[in-house]
Amino acid sequence: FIAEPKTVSIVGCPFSGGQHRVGVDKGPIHMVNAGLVEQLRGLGWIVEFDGHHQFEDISAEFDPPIGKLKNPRFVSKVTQAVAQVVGDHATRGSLPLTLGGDHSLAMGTIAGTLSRYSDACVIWVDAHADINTHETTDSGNIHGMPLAFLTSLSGSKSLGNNNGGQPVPFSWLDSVHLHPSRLAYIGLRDVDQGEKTILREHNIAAFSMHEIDRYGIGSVVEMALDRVNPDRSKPIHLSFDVDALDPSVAPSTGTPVRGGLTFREGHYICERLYETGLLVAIDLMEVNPSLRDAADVQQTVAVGCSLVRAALGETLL
Ligand code: NNH
Ligand code: MN
Ligand code: MN
Ligand code: MN
Repeated sequence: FIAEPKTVSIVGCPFSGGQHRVGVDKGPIHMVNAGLVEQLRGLGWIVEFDGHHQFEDISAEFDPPIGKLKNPRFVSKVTQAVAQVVGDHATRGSLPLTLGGDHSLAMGTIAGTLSRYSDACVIWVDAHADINTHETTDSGNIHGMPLAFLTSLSGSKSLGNNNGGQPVPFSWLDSVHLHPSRLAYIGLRDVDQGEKTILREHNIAAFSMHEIDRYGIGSVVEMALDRVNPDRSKPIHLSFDVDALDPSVAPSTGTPVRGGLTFREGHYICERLYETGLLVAIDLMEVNPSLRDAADVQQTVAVGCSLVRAALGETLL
């Protein structure tokens, strides 16, 4: 067995249309400027990065809410483009690393992964469950909803069929179905009431901070894998929302929630998933360099880069 150099393709997604705070679109630029490309090359990866994606804006005037959903056409168009790019990288045998940007982007990244690996499972590391439907959402922010669309709890059909002759937003996702048994959460601590009902009714593997306190992070990651990947044979997509970390570790994010993962717990998840040899795609989302002061931003960006390095093998001896 000769270890080949592996290729990672960085997909920089300066996008903030899935939520209301300005600045999260600057996250990927800061991560790359902090030296992420060179850091990953230093780990022995071939790193492809040909600039951040330029998303053609759809102005608010042409993108009024549909039901409670804000910016539905814009989010749909951007995530469809991301699905194509991520799917292409995966199909060429490269590992797509998507830098956000807000977490609505995961509709695109996970759809892209599923286009290449239909049996993939998802480990979603987040303070939030991001599985509100078009009906349960309070905020209307689509970054709180990607998993409802991916699991087909929401979809274009639930948005009606009147979009002025244009395809209804998210109809490109109609054929995508992430089965709820393929999804596991780690780090939850701010889950909306409607989301709790969904997690229960669909028997979704959800490990909150409570379980991490109770069993320790080592056991929790194995318990999560036992649920979605019992014989450790299926491809794994890691979607990491930096707000899973405690705000003392990663302060610069739009919706910090106290009582989160320590630096080590966050890194342990990444290290263990790397160690399985099954990781096929990584998202690092919700770094917002416009919030908090320069030192906090620098700390958050550095932690984001460090998590990615851990998921690509830095810490294993
Ligand atoms: N659950 C809330 C909503 O749906 C908050 C989601 N915010 C996040 N998710 N940052 O990761 O709007
Ligand atoms: Mn999230
Ligand atoms: Mn979150
Ligand atoms: Mn669907």
